[in-house]
Amino acid sequence: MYTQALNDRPAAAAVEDADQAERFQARIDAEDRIEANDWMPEAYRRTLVRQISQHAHSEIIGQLPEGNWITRAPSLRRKAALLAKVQDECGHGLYLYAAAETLDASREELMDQLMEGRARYSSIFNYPATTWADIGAIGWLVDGAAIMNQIPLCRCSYGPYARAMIRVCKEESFHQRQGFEIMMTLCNGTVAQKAMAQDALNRWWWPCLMMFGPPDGASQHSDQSTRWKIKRFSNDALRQKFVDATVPQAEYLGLTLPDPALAFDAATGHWTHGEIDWDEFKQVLAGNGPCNRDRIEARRAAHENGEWVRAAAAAFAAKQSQRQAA
Ligand code: BYC
Repeated sequence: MYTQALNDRPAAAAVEDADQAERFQARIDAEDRIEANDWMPEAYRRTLVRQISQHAHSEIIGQLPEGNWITRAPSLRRKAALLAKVQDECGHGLYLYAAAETLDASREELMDQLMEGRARYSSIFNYPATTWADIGAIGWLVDGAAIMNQIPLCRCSYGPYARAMIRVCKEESFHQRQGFEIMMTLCNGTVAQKAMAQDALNRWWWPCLMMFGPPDGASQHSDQSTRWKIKRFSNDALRQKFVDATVPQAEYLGLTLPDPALAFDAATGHWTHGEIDWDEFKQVLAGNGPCNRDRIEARRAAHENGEWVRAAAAAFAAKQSQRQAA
């Protein structure tokens, strides 16, 4: 009798799991939000940890190209805005690590993965910001692309991630505007300033299109993430929205997009663009972009230099809990 019960257990557990998985999918289909303490399939948890941690790392590494220009901003007003923007990116990283913690992924473990080069972050941050116009182009295009991708994430099925995104998106819209305003000022400035803006656009345009990820046919996670309502639009659909929104902005600035194949398709109402260099994207993901090594080294150095801050915070917390106990 006892042996029989033991033999039956795995089958019973499998039926229970299948029931739970079915109820879970029904909740997702009904647009219910999944919260940290709710039952979820292990693969759903892992997918979210993967995406949220990659997103958090992108925010943290994303501070580097722009942070590099804080001391060289051309006026006090520009410096204050850039400083605020870079601090916002750091805050976004922190909200996102906190969201990953609700899924039992510890911040230390995620940080180790990043510093050991085992974690992904957005390909875009492996390109250098070589002139002041790059700060305009990053705000306008990189943050513009980020907003396009992140607005739908405000409706992601996982509550803590969706709520973090609402605040992130509000801040990103300030970032996008500060970038566009820099571009507008340069485009209304001297011939050399306008040329600098054009050069920045030429270098950032294609990497920004790559930010949305591989084409739909090659996107290995899209189908499952769409079923789970983590993703609401495909990579190509968001890329297209971004192109459609950005072409008129470039025209307004009097700049030319570096794509001779770009054309308006009156039948679909969309701008069609030329072929993206997916080999370059693969190289950047493989660690061979222009700045991959520098970025990881800078992150490691920041971690080591911050050791005394972590030690001081831990000592203060220990003192406080001793006082409370006393
Ligand atoms: N870069 O099956 P797919 C910001 C990877 S920060 C690197 O389509 P998925 C900002 C992908 O991870 C903006 N890797 O994947 C901060 C996967 O690899 P793994 C960051 C990429 O997850 C500071 C593989 O390729 N935003 O705005 O369905 C200053 C196959 O792809 C990239 C987010 O992180 C890439 N571009 O879709 C300024 C948003 N693209 O994991 C601005 C959240 C793809 O199997 N993330 N890969 O090793 C997402 O929405 C999705 O994860 C993606 C990819 C659309 C990026």
